[in-house]
Amino acid sequence: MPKKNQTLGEFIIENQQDFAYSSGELSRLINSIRLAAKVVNHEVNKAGLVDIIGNFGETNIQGEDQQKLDVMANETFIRTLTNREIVCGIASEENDDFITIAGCNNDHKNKYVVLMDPLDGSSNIDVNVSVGTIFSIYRRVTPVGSPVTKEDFLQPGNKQVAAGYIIYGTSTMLVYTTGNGVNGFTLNPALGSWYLSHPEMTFPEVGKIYSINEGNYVHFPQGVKDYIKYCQEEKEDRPYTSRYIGSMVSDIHRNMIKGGIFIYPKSSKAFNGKLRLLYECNPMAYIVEQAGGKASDGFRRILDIKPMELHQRAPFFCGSKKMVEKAEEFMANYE
Ligand code: AHM
Ligand code: MG
Repeated sequence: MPKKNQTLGEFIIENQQDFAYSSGELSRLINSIRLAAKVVNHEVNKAGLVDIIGNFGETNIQGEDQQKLDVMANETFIRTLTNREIVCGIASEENDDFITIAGCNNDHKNKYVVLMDPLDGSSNIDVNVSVGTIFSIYRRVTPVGSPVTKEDFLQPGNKQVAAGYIIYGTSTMLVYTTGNGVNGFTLNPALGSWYLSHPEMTFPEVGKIYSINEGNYVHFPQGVKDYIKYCQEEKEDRPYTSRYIGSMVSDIHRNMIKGGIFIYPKSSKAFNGKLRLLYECNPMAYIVEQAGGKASDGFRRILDIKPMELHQRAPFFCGSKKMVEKAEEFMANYE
């Protein structure tokens, strides 16, 4: 039973035996992620100072090149995971292909691969709105001791051993699951420690918030249009409230606390929607399901989709179970 206010370090030690494979490697991996998250958090917090310390892409007064934050976040996570020789491969939304990691001392002995979106919603940075990091962890399927292959990354989401997100918001939180529920930790920036602030997070079964980019309404499939009209109807507990930040991590985090549905559907402009199955949908779907919610592409469970490509996209419906089921009912009318 997680104890509120314990540190993430204490929590990891106490719950290590509950991990699916408790060799300690997964704990070390989560440790690396919490460290990288602190570095990225520090940089994201300075984003408002770019005019003072130099714009991204320019050289600052100390003669250092300023990097774009999404590039910086990508490099920070890759460097932290690589340095510690825990993972054998990394795939990132920022990189065209996956990275093979050959351990210096233990050639390819590591078992885990990490897939990530290092800075999701990065268009929000310039306007001081929350962004996030999303990560997903699998055990490799090819033999230990050989270089990783695409097969190690193209696993269905139901094979994830852990997934999580970091939300750089009014406070910074790390929320993750290793398959035994979802726990949320808040960073105390003064001390650099994460504290368990949201133990055993659960998605309310029903909610009153719908989150979708309604500006694309004319391009949506009829099932989605009908569901939006349903949300807006004055009947029973409706109309629902519309909330859309444009930063998926923040939208889903809010909905998990308050109850709601997040939808990024396919449209006549983007046949599979916008979000990436491996870096965005799968990890969020795993967290959402572990919290008692539901995630689908409008018809089938996200976690059961067999990926064909690293950067594959998928329509995404996720949130309170009853709300997603209702949206699926509307979708089924036009299958
Ligand atoms: P990104 O990975 O390029 O940041 O895009 C993903 C983001 C999500 O966080 C968000 O839900 C979505 O894009 C918003 O897109 P849109 O502006 O089309 O509504
Ligand atoms: Mg993204």
